[in-house]
Amino acid sequence: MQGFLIVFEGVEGCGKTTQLKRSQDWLRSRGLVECWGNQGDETPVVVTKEPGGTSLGLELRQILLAGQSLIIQDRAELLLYAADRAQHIEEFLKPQLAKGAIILCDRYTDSTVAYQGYGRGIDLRLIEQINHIATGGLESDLTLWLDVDVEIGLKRARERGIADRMEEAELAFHQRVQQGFRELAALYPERIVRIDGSQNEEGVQLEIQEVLRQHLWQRML
Ligand code: Z5A
Repeated sequence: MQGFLIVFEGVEGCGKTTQLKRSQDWLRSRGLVECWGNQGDETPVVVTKEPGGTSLGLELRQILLAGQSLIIQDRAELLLYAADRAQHIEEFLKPQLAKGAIILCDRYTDSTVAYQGYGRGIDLRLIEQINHIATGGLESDLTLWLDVDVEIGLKRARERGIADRMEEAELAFHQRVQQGFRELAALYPERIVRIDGSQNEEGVQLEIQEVLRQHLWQRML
């Protein structure tokens, strides 16, 4: 069976990385077997991220998230994220899907729409075209949008340590990004599921497990 691409999205500090790891642990320990029986036992569950899911991607990530010392023009930034994605798809996502893996991916195309489109103000049609060139049409099977208030997310991210280039952007920028995720979720309700990211870690994880159960179960039918 072809694999399944699950993407985690949201503003900074929404808890993606935490929940992605917890979801991997749950799927590996019992989630997949609960949904798929014996077949679940043999299915690989892998995690990855954008930018930075390949060796080239890690180099691009360093450039993209460098502090204010490096000036990157908006369209250059868009194309660098697209280059990271094109490499990630050929080198990692497609081969894993062909092996039947469940992929948990930290950010994907909706981040480009939200950050470069709503955040930076680049024309959304241009973003759609660039996303299409980068992905060749590969969409996520399911996107979990961890919806958390921007100020809470930024506070969490700052408490964790040094801010990167995006985290240094002003509050209004992050609010536009949040609006982007909100509008995407309204536009693609069959693909994007909103998760209440303001709960404690355990609460968020339980909500995610419920959504994963429904979608993976359906996949089996
Ligand atoms: N970007 C872009 O512009 N365009 C694109 O196309 C793509 C990306 C693909 C990548 O950063 C950056 O690239 C990102 C968008 C841009 N902008 N920034 N910055 P990233 O994905 O590596 O990092 P991030 O998005 O900033 O995520 P993050 O700051 O690492 O946060 P997170 O993964 O969502 O959250 P976390 O690490 O799981 O948790 C953050 C802290 O909160 C941590 O201390 C946790 O222990 C704590 N936490 C987590 N959950 C909770 C709950 N429920 N309650 C309380 N505290 C919690």
